[in-house]
This record gives sequence, C-alpha cells and structure tokens, in this order.
Amino acid sequence: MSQNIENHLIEDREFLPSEEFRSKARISSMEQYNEMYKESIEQPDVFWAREANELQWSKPWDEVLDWQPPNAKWFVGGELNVAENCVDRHVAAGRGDKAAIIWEGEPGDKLTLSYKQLQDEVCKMANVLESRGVEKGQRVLIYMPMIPEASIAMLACARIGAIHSVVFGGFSAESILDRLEDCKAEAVITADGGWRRGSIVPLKASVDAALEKYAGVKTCVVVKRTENEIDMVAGRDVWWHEMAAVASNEHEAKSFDSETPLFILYTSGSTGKPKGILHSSGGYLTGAYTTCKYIFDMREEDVYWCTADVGWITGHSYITYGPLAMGATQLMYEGAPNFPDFGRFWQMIEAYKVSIFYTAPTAIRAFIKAGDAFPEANDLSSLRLLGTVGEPINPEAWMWYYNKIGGGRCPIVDTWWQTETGAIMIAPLPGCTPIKPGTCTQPFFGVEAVILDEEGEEVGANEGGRLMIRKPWPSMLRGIYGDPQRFQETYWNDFEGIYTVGDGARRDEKGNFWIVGRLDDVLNVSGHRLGTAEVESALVAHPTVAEAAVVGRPHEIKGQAVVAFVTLKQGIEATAELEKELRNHVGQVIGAIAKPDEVYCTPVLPKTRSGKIMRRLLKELVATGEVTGNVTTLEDFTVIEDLQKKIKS
Ligand code: 6R9
Repeated sequence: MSQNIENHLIEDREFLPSEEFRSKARISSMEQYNEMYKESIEQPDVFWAREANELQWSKPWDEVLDWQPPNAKWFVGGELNVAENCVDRHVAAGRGDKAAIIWEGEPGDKLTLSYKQLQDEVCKMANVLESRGVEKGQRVLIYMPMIPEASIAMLACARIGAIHSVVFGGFSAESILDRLEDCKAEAVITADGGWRRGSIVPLKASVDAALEKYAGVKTCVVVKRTENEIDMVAGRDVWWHEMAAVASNEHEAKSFDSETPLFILYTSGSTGKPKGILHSSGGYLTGAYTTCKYIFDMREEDVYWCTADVGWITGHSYITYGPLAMGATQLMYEGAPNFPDFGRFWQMIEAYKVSIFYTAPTAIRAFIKAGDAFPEANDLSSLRLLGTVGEPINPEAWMWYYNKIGGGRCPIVDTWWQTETGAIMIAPLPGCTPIKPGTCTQPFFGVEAVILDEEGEEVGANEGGRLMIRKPWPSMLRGIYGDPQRFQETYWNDFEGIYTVGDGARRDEKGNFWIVGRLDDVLNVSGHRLGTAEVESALVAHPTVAEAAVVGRPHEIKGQAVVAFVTLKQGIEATAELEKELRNHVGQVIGAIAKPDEVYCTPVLPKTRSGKIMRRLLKELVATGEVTGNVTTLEDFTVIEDLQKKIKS
C-alpha cells in the first residue's frame, strides 16, 4: 500500500478528452461541473428535484429530503414504479422497437430484446409471481446466470413491490441458505444452470440443497437455460417457460411510495456474517439514472457494455436499473472473459460495435498478461468511453487500457463507489475532468467526500486518512436488513451524521481522490469484497481446524490473494491433502472466490499477550516474507521465525 501511495505521488501524466468528445458531452467544462456541483451541495433540493423529475412519478413528492441521521428519506410522499420507469416509459415514448438488451450466451447463442419485448417478459414474470402468491414487501431470492431473465426477474419483483435479493451464481448452497434465512425469503427465481468456461454451473442443485434446510420458500421459478437434468419439487417448483406460455403480457403496475424497499444485496463486512444492504426505490433509481447520464454520458445511439454480474451491485445499478432507466441499448454476456480464449471481449466489442465499455482492473490485468495480440486482432474503433470499478487501478493497467483498448482516444472513468452507496460517488465526468492513471478524481454531484483523521479533522492535501461522506445522497443505503444496530455501528458511529466508508484515501492538491484500500478486515479479491472473518469462520467449521487467521497478500491479477493460517485440533496431522481439502471446504461453504490461495498449518498463531491474533504480522509476512514492524506486543517471537521458514520453503 505504501508503495501505491508513492506511485501516486509521482504520477504526473494527465489526459484531457478530445475536442470532439468534449463538444458533444453533456458537461463539457470544469466551470460547468463546478457550478453544478456547488448547486448540488448548497441546494440539494433544487438539484435532485430537477434530476428526479426526468423520471416518471405518478404522485409528486412533498419534500425532497428528510434527514434524521442516520435515516434518510428521499422524495418523501412521492410515488413511482421502478420497473415502469425502466421499461414501459420508453415503450410509451415510441421507443418500443429499440434494442434494450443484446445478449450473447457463452456457447455463442444470441438474443436481442427490444424494449417492447422486455416489457412483455417483465409483465409475464410479474403475473407469474403474483399468481404464485408473491406480494409486495415479500423477499424473493434470485440466483441466476447472466441471461436476460436475470434482469427480467429483478424488474418483475420491482414491478409488484417485492424485494429482490440477488445472490451471485458463484456462491455456494450454504451462502444461499444464509441469505434465505437472514431475509426470510418466500420465493426463489433460478435457472437449471448457466454456462461458465464451457461447463454447466448447476444452479438449481445449489438452490435445492439450500431449500432442504429452509422451509420458507413456497415457490421456485426455474428458467431453462442449459437443458441440464434437474429435480423439480411438485407444488413448489415451476418452469418459467411453461408459466410464460400461458401468462398475460399485460400487467398493470401499481405505484409505490418512493421509500419502498427495492432490494437487499449482501456484502462482506468485518464480521463473519455478510450484511444485507437495503436500498429503496425513488432515490436509488435517481442515483443510478443520473450517474449513467453524466458519468457514462449515455446517448441514444450508444451500445453500452458492463461486464459485471448482476449478483454484484455493479450489475444492479449499471446493468439492470441505470441503463434501462436511461433507455439505453446494452450488451449482456453470460460467460467467462477467457472463453474460448482472451479474445472473447474484443470480438464482441467489434461484433456489436460497443461504444461504452465498463469493466474491472482485475480483468484488465488478466488481459495484459494474455498478450496484446488478442485486442489487436479486432477493430475496437467503435469505443468512445471506458470505465473501471471495483478496486484501485494500477497506473500500468490504466495506461494499457487507455492505449490498447481505447486507442488513446477514449476517456477512462475510474468510478469509486460501494454496494452501500448504490451509485457512483467519485469519478471523472468524461467531457471535462482531467484524468490521471490511478485516481478516481472528483466527487459526483451531491457527494461531499472528505478525508478525516482519527479526531474527525480534515487532513491536508496529500495526507492519508479515512474517506467519509458528509451529506446524505439519494441512492444511499437505507439500512442493514433486520439489523439497525449494526447499521448504526458500522457506518455512523465514527462521527455524528457522517457516513464511514471504510476506505483509506488521500486527496491531492488539485482535489483528486486517490483510494488506497480498505481500512477494515475486508479483502478485495478480483474486485469483490471478502471478509477475512467469513473465511475464518468457514475454516473453523471444518472438523480438523482449531483456529484460523486469514489475511490478504498482494496478487498480480486478483489484487489480493487469500492466505490462511490454521492450527489443527489435537492429534490431527498437517498434510498437503488436508491443506487442499481445507481450500475446497471454503469453496463449498462460501463459493469459489473465497478459496484460499494458500493454507499454512501451524502449531500456533502469533498472538498478543492478551490473546489476540496479530493479523498485521501475518499480512506483512505473506507480503514480504519477513516481519519488520513492531513486534513488542507479540507473546512468543519463535512463532514468527517458524512461519517465516515455512513460507520461504
Ligand atoms: C462498486 C463496488 C466497494 C469497495 C470500496 C473500495 C473498492 C470500488 C473502486 C474501489 C478504488 C475504485 N473500490 N471501486 N477502490 N477505486 N474505482 O465495487 O462495490 O463490491 O461494495 O466494493 O471496493 O474499497 O470500498 P463493492
């Protein structure tokens, strides 16, 4: 991390949009940005009312914001239907034939859905859910591959006021079970399977395993995707295609209060239990819409592609809700970026003439490693804007992306935000903000981002501190589902009324933000958050493990790799097989992304005299091979010496 900061301090390359890009952009000068930013901070009511008014409301709000820290209500008293805004509104405006989703499956199958067709599908799904007794306020768990039905399922829930909770298809049956139990879901929407690197991911089998231990689900809608053999439980499980064949494509959407919960999305925190981040309707949609409009500068003729999965917040805000609220045309892809090889993305960009491309630094690093021949084999001249999200981007990766993919002509929007923030918070505006490799640059409208020290004082230019947000913003989280106390403690206890981000950052003399990384025990593995405590509790759940400590180690492609240290129960022998079994065990409990890259069995873990595991030392050890930091509180130094030998061997 300190190396990161040094890199940033010497970074002096700066890029401006071309005159052509600038002249067409919605915001084309820093003066315009500064003026709008000032208004958004000083008169948020005026600013956000104007933005929200571009959406369709069936009842106007009485008040823009009601802020009683930590509880915010936006567009109080207003009523809307989120799905109508994302779909019907465009059909009604005569854009029904416009492509909404252009989809490509991993095996190469293709499908385009116009806004009218999307409307038909969403209405059918809404009718099916209602016919199965799903009602407003009930929780629906969605566990899907990246197929249009994933967004259709989300929009159908939104349409009827049900709260969806999408679980990433790479998570395990146990993770599904935890989430079902936490949000007390009453329905599930899944598929028989999905394609990933040429194999079928058996999604329905994982759902079945979870439902064996959770009886609350009365209906499970199954989309046929892979023709995979699956079990159907009579009475509970129904095939989507059978229901859709007889369902009406007309569905009258009710209007819901602006603060109606829209979804719960689980994310890792510093304890073993993921947090169910709750988002609501009017403010969230306004945030997703406005950021698409200004940061991606989306146009009628753009073909936009976000490579995230709908199982993450990026897929919620920048696949399902934001682009569809804008009425954009987007590409959706089911499979892996390297299937059948690392040329897949570039072929698709050429084939579909993608103009805006949004991906993650970890993918960019993997592409760099695969070699320039892949992108060079395709015509990428349709691209006009690039984006990144998920973790800090290293300057080398940024430059490669800028030159090799963007041809030196496309601005890069490095977008900093979180599951909790709902929408992008800090990012360049592509028509005006000077961009530099490694910085997400300036706060978006309405975002008062500050860097504070331990006492809550603002630090000076280039001094590191904690990133915090002073003012409420429309798409902010409304709580942790079922746990107001954890909501207060996690986000609002540092300083009164100020949102704690959990990231360390600094701001340079020009006002650009440089994110350093998480300050809590959360790792960032391939752009995904993973709590060390979650992995530790998975490990200690194994019958052979007594104690576990998990830390992150810098990793060339993934950003961070997961390294686990475990002590075994009395009489259990440490073997290479056991280490392998423990890796797989974590994969089974949480999902493949959580599998430790390395597992070290050790007779003891380094602890303080009061018995706390010193993860700081382990972190240094795995990063550098030795420990140089302060070890005065360590109980027994020989532990470190032994581990040092082990890691070197
Ligand atoms: C959208 C998303 C949030 C955490 C966040 C930060 C890291 C995200 C970043 C970034 C540097 C960026 N992060 N974007 N760090 N530059 N452009 O990723 O949400 O999965 O909740 O992760 O990711 O550490 O706190 P989420």
